[in-house]
This record gives sequence, structure tokens and C-alpha cells, in this order.
Amino acid sequence: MYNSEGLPIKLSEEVHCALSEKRQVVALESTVITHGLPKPLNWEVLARLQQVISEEDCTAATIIVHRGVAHIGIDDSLKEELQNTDIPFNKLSLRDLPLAFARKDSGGTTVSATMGLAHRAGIEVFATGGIGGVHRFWQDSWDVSMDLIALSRMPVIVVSAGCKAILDVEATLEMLESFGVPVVGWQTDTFPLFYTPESNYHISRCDDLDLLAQSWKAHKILRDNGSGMLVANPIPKEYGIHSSQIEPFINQAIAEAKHVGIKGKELTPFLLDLLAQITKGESVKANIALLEHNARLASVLAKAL
Ligand code: PSU
Ligand code: MN
Repeated sequence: MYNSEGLPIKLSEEVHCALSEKRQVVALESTVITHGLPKPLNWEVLARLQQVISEEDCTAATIIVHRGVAHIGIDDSLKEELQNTDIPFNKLSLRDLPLAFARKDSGGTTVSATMGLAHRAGIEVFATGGIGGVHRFWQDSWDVSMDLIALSRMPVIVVSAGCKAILDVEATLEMLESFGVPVVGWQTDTFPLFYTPESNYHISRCDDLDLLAQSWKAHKILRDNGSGMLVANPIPKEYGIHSSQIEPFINQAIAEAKHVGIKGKELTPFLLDLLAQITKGESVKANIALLEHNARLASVLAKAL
């Protein structure tokens, strides 16, 4: 069960074959399954994302930790086991992996843990919904997602619909700049805000896959394979929610979290869950649409590399 580095990382047969034959592989995170979406919708969405990736002739590598083993790629028997297990799923960032391995815990991997494991497995492209970042009121909480640190240290392209709208977007973009993480707007001049396709934050635009691939190659050399890139892919307009509509709900959710004392790693899932309730599922529909859209772009980008 241990890989050549002595880590409990297991590749599915399909992912193993694709990597050894140098075919394109796209990583997917699993916190969105374990903590982001309600059952059974979570597994349906995962199946849909995997289908989108295979429609583009790429192989999906969903990353999840089960009983202390990091699985890269979920095959049918593992999926069934995961769906029927009584073991609770933790939310695992990169720093949580060592203890989870040792204690044989299970958990969904966040963007940072997924990047770390994808990199160890030799996967360069990763699709997620929206990255974590600097939380609002960071001045008091110091709550900055490890996703940003992972982007600053691991050579993986992350395709996301910008960052989660619940964050302090300006501070998140500033940190990405300080860390030297290129933020590229795919066919957009502004940073998308998860549910909302546009914003007032200007970013560098790219409309051409080959240019994107070229810049990734240059970035890896310039940074000695030492940092990632964020490709910001706006949610399709027809599923987007205008920020004037969602912003009051976000403020309401943040106030509620403060009121009931939710913070730390529980904060992001709590806020997204509450938003799903307040918007009567509209935010969930948007979340699914943008996940699919990102899986599609990550796949075509993987082919262009
Ligand atoms: N999507 C959800 N809920 C989540 C996340 C995504 O619906 O909890 C995860 C992502 O995996 C992201 C993580 O990497 O939240 C960031 O968490 P934090 O802000 O605690 O670093
Ligand atoms: Mn945090």
C-alpha cells in the first residue's frame, strides 16, 4: 500500500495506466463530496464530473483518504465502500494528512491536500469549484486558507471559478500576488466570484489554450517547479447569481456563523451549507454548474500541455 516514497498513496488501476502511458489526467478534490454537497447528490455530481473529463478523453483522478490511504482515483468498488462506510469523513488539508495516515482516518481532501497528493502522483492539472482564501475579518481571526500556501508551493494548475464568494476577495488576490501565483482569467478580464461570473477585480486575461499552456511551462521553469497557477473560469452566465442578490445572504450567513461561534475548518462548509438553505438550493445548482464547467476546462487544458 506504500508508494516508493513510503507514503500510503494508492493509484487506481485506471489512473495508474493513464499516467504510465502519459495520457492526460485531471485531479478532483473530495471535500466537495464529503462536506460540500448533500447525499446522494454528492456522488451523482462526482459521477458527472468524471464523465465530463472522460468525454474530453482524459482520466479523472478523484483524490480521497480512506482508512489512512490516499486514493488517487476512485474505482467502482472503492466508491461503493465509501458510500456505505460508517467511518466519519474528516476535512483534510495538507497539514492534516500525516496524522490521518498514521491513525488510519478517512477524509475529504481540500484544495491544498489534493494539490499535494496530485503532485506526488505526477498530476499537473486539477479542477475544483472555488479555492479557499483569506476570510473576511481576517484582522481578528487570522483565518487564511492553506489553499493559498499550497498554490504558492506546488506545481499544479488549479482551475476554479475564482475564490469562494464568502471570502475577502481583495485580500485573497493580494496574497496570491505576494506569493507569485499567476492568476489567469479564462476568457475574462475580471476575477470570477464563484456564484458570480464577473467582479470589479481586474486580472490578466487569456483566450487561447496554447498561450495558457506556454505560460504554464515558463512558470514552472521560472519557479523551479516550486509554485502553482490559478486559472479562473467564470461560472456560465445562465447559472450565475448576481452579487447584489447573493451578497446580503453571505452577510447573513457570516453573521450567523459568528453568532453560533463557528470558526476554523468548520467555517467554509457551514457558510456554504447555510447559503444553500437561504437560497433554497439555488447556490447548490450554481455550484454544480461551475464544477462541471471547471472539469471541462481543466481537461482541454491538460490536452494542450
Ligand atoms: N466546497 C464546499 N465546501 C468546502 C470546500 C469546498 O462546498 O468545505 C473546501 C475546499 O476543498 C477548499 C476548502 O479547499 O473548503 C477550504 O477550506 P478552508 O477555508 O477551511 O481552508
Ligand atoms: Mn481556515
